[in-house]
Order: sequence, then structure tokens, then C-alpha cells
Amino acid sequence: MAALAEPPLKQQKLDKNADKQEFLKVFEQLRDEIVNDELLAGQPDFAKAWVKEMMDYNVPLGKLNRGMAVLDVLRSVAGGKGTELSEEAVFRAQALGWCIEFLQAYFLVADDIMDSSITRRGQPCWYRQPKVGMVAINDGIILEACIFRILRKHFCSLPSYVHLLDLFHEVTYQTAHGQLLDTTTAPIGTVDLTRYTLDTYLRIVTYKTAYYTFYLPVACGLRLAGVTDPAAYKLAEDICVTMGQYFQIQDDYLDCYGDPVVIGKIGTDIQDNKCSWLVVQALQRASEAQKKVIEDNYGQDDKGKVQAVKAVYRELQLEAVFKQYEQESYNKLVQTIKGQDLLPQAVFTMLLKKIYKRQK
Ligand code: GPP
Ligand code: MG
Ligand code: MG
Ligand code: MG
Repeated sequence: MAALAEPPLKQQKLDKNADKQEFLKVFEQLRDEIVNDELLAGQPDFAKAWVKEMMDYNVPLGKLNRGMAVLDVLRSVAGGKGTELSEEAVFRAQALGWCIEFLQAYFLVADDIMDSSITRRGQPCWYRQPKVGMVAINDGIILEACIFRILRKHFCSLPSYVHLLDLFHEVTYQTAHGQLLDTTTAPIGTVDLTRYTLDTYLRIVTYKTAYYTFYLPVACGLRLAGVTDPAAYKLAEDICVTMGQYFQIQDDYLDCYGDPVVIGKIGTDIQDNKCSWLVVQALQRASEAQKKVIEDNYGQDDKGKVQAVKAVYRELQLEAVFKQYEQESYNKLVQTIKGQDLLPQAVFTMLLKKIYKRQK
């Protein structure tokens, strides 16, 4: 497939900014539709205000990469056929993108409780707001239910409606099973070094991250573009799972080495006893003495113990191990994307470009 000539960088940045502004406007519309829907209309004012504040706090403040990718995917598939998108088609792609952002908001609200996290997107985690606490669990349920309200309102007359419903349900199911492995593989209070294997790790991240972060936006874009060939979805799944593994490995790396101000969250993987990529790599390289340090210090909420684990990571030069992995993984993905002609390369290269060497 011939590569399309790209506009100059400055123009690309302006276009991206405009896309983001348009995308945010659609959020406001969808949020207001929910706050003014027939159920909330009968609720007391404080409940309406709660829902609005809760959505504003948790839904639109992230990078929005997942949500905005739906329109990008649709454009690259429809653009390849030389089709100009209607205003309605653009709106639908944006609304579907927001369904993904609502799903992500729901996952993050719940994940932050499970991980005892402190900050998210540069502000206190929602459950840590004094007035919120465990009401956050119910807010998560509301965020998820909003997805199906948006889908019903804007997609119910489309032939793709049932596929989209099924897709959101399936991906939620996959993510919850990934999260189950993430939270139970290495329960806090029991350090069992035999559990941190690469196989287990890849299972966890495939399900907890890759499906909802990459496959979901791509599959949504393909559905809106009218793609029905199961082989196209299978190919998208394979590439998206590999990209999602790479993305979560970056997340694990940034948990330890990222700047909290830049990533907007404070790492908790060592104290949370997580089967993180870093501990898996460390154990593959550690001496018996270093293994003992990990065993004695991992999974405990104690600054000195976290530092002791980080010191072993330093001795094993895990930063360099990550950088090498990152380059190899990127090269492999580029090869795979170039080696197929079922879907436009841009579907995947746009996603990859956004995450390669990311700092946040
Ligand atoms: C990322 O894990 C995975 C998720 C946020 C999915 C959560 C799924 C649920 C069903 C609740 P992470 O804990 O490493 O993310 P972060 O570093 O952003 O906290
Ligand atoms: Mg977390
Ligand atoms: Mg987590
Ligand atoms: Mg993390």
C-alpha cells in the first residue's frame, strides 16, 4: 500500500489540536445529554451535580489517545477508499471514542482503589476525595452504564449496533480477567518469587491492558468503516495485543522510572507486590543474594524497602534492559505492520507513533 504524503509538522500539530478541541466539545454534549436524560431529570439537584462533577473529574482529563484513535482509524480506512466522511460519521466516531474514555474512566476509578494509588492525571484519585470514598465504586458503575446510554442514543439504528454492544461487553470481560490475574497472582503479604514469570506477566497485560487500550479503538473504527471481514479483525487483534504488551511494559517502567509530575501518578508497583515487567526481568538476571534482597523487601509499604528493591534494579541496569527491549519491540511491530496488506498501515502506525518512547 503506497504511503500517503504527510503535511508539514506544524500543520499536523494544528490539526491535532483542532481535533482535540472538537473531541472535547463532543464530551460536553454527551455529558449534558446524560445529566439531562429522563432518569436524571427526576433526581434531586445534588445528584445531578454529583454526576456532572464526577464525569468532569474522571473522564476527559487523560491523554485521550484511545478515544481519539477511533476517528483516526475510520479516517485511514475510509480515506484509503477515497471517501470523504460526513459530519454525522465524524460525530459518531467521536461519540464512540468517548464510550472508550468512559470505560477507561471506570477502570481507573476501580483500579486506583485496588492499587491504593494516590494520584491520577495529576490530581488525587477520585476515591481519595474526602466526600467520595467508596461511593467511587458506584460512580464506576455509573460510568460504565453511561457507555450503553450513549450507544443506545446514537447507534441503535445502525447495523453495527449489536457488534458494538458485544465488543464493549467482551473487552470489559477480558479486562476484568486481566485485572483478576493482576491482583491475585501475587497477593500483598506473600512474596513468592516463582510467581513472577514472563508467561504469567504476558497473560496479565494482554487482558488487563491490550484489549481495551488498542484492540477496542481499532475494532470500533473498523466497525464504523463497515469492515466485516473476520480476517481483518483477527489481524487487528494480533497487532494490537503486541502493541498493548509493549504499552504496559512502558507503564511498568514508568511506574519506577517516570517523573510523577509528567505521568500524573505516583508509582506503587513495588509496594503493591505487582507482577511488573521490572521484577520479572530482575529475577531473570539476579544473583542469589539479589533475589534474597527482592524477597525480603518486595511488596511492603515501606520507603526503605522500596529503595532496596530499586537498588537491585539499578545494579541489574534495568533501565538499559528496558531501552533495548523498547527498540527491539518497536522494530518488530513496524515489520509486522509493513508485512501485511489487509488493512492500511496508518491504522497501526498512528497508534505506535503516539506511544514510542513515551514519557507519560
Ligand atoms: C493498568 O494497570 C490496567 C488497568 C487500569 C485496567 C483495570 C481494570 C479493571 C477491570 C479495573 P495499572 O494498575 O498498571 O495502571 P496504572 O499504572 O495507570 O495504575
Ligand atoms: Mg494502577
Ligand atoms: Mg492496577
Ligand atoms: Mg501501572
